[in-house]
Amino acid sequence: MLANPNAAPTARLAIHQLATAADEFAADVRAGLTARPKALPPKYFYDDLGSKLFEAICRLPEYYLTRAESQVLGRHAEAIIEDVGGPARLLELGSGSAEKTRHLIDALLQRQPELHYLMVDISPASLEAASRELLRVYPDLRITAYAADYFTALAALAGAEQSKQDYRRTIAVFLGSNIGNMDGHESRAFLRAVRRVLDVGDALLLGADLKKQADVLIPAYDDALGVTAAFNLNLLVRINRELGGDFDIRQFAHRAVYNEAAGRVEMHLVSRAPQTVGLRALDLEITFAEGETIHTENSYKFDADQLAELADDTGFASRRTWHDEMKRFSFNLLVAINQ
Ligand code: AVJ
Repeated sequence: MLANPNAAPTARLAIHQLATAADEFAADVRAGLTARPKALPPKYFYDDLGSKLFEAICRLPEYYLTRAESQVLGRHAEAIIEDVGGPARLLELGSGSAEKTRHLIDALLQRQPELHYLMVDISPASLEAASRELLRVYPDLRITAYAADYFTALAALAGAEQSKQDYRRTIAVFLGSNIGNMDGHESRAFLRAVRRVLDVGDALLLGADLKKQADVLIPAYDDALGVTAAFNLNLLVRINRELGGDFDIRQFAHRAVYNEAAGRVEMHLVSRAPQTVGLRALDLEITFAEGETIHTENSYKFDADQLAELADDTGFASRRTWHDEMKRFSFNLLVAINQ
């Protein structure tokens, strides 16, 4: 029988949209904008446009994180993979465009004939674009994609352990300093949830941005082109579209500050004037004083001790760390241990 050239790719890909509460965005926006100080969760940046804007951020000269991590992966992917043993499957949390992941996929496919890549991302559009591109490039890849937030996806994975028996190891991957969005409690809860889907001897590859001077950090989050400003302000565009908001985008400004005491870059949206904003779907009116801010993101920066402690607290041993040439970024191989 002749093979149908169109059949193979679909058989190699499954995309699952995991149900989260339909009105979760509405509830989080209501809670965040009625709180004092006002705040919104950063996971809502990643609608279709927001995911594209983030990819643009990764190409900015000021945003060194992506290039630093790519440098480490480009140079050391084989050593990193070799350290884990196999055959292994790959589980990426927050896969985005999955461009950097290719270094790991390449290294794994040099060692084993096929690979199961499980990807989790909050953006269904990113998952579709990234998985289609990967399947085009890698004929020996099988992909299971989950459109969900991390905890929802990890809970689903902990329940359904499909195909794990085909692989001796799972390599979990959390790149780009995504961990920076979490405070100490959240990052521990998250790493414990990752640990629960792993067996002893499995690995977690954790990319983390390091503490450094404000004159490097601030431009990375407030670039000259204004892409990060657009990324931040797009949250208001999304609220307008999905919740019937009437934010006048021009009446808000992007601000990035380094809160050195807390060890994090913060992003805010600053009200340029006293104003009232209606949110039709929430039957809500929000007032802003001039200069009042919505706190939209924390990006924590780490040092080696903090990362070691984080591993220690969550059932991992830190086996090896790599850095980029400028030592701006830290790439960590953690191994799941008995707890
Ligand atoms: C995707 C969370 C790692 O905090 O550096 C980039 C998001 N925000 N520019 C980061 C982001 C502003 C990014 N993470």
